Amino acid sequence: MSQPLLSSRPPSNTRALAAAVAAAREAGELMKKNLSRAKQVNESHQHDIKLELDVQCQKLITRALATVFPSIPVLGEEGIDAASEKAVARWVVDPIDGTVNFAYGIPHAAVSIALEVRTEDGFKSEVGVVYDPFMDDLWTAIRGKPARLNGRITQVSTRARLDESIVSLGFAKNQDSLQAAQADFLELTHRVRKLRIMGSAALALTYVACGRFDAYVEAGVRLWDIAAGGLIVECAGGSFVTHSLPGEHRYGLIASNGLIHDQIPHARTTGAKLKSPSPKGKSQTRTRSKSQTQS
Ligand code: LIP
Repeated sequence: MSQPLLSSRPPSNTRALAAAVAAAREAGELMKKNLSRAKQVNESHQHDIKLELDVQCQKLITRALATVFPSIPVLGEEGIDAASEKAVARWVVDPIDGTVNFAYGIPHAAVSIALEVRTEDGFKSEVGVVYDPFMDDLWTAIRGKPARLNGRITQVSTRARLDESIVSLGFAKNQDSLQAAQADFLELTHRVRKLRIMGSAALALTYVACGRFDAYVEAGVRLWDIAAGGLIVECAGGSFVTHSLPGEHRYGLIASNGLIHDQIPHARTTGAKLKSPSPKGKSQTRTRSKSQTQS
């Protein structure tokens, strides 16, 4: 029987990881069962779709987590518990990251669950789980420990040349992030081995963590897309640098194996000031002139 969380301290990372893995696998099963079925669309925009299954998966994850940790609130893409603003710890959940892929029956989407703990300089991911149910790939991380893929330690690539690298770009949902991505696309195309645009931030981050990608760049993602994957990159020895953008929980990011980080143009993807995600992560802080600040 789990002890109710005392308001003064976060849960043990090991127990939190086990609960997040169980919840992610349960939601992953629901995704797998529904990939090729007709799906109820709740909202449809030119660059985004929201499914009823997103809502159902977040409810399932919330229920599963609450059986172990009844008092940790959830900040999720499909609903934010107001208590998550001031809690000692919170779950950050994207029930289906890569929803448009999933809606079209493309098996490249994942469940992303992070446990964030409140520190003197804001919330910081302590536990991260990303589960791809279609490949049955489970990435896990606890801050300060090695990242794992299906239980085995995983690390970023050792490629140090941009022209030998695969860089993934994210094309988000609104004009400023699409323009930033277009600029990066033009700038990087001729300098890398290959660009990849796959449609899931969480999986792009885990691909960097396990060396399938050498870097990932996106402007305009939300916290729930990256809270777990960013920690997994850091625990795999990579760099994960974010900066906040106008809008709730909205960020630009550059994640890499650390070796090619400085070769990636920062001009259009990052804002005025990058904040390093955490003292332990290999990251860098840069300031940009105002003129290059993203709108
Ligand atoms: C998606 C991200 C992707 C981004 C999309 C969308 P969702 O998350 O994973 O990187 O480009 O615009 O935000 O909405 O599928 O959970």
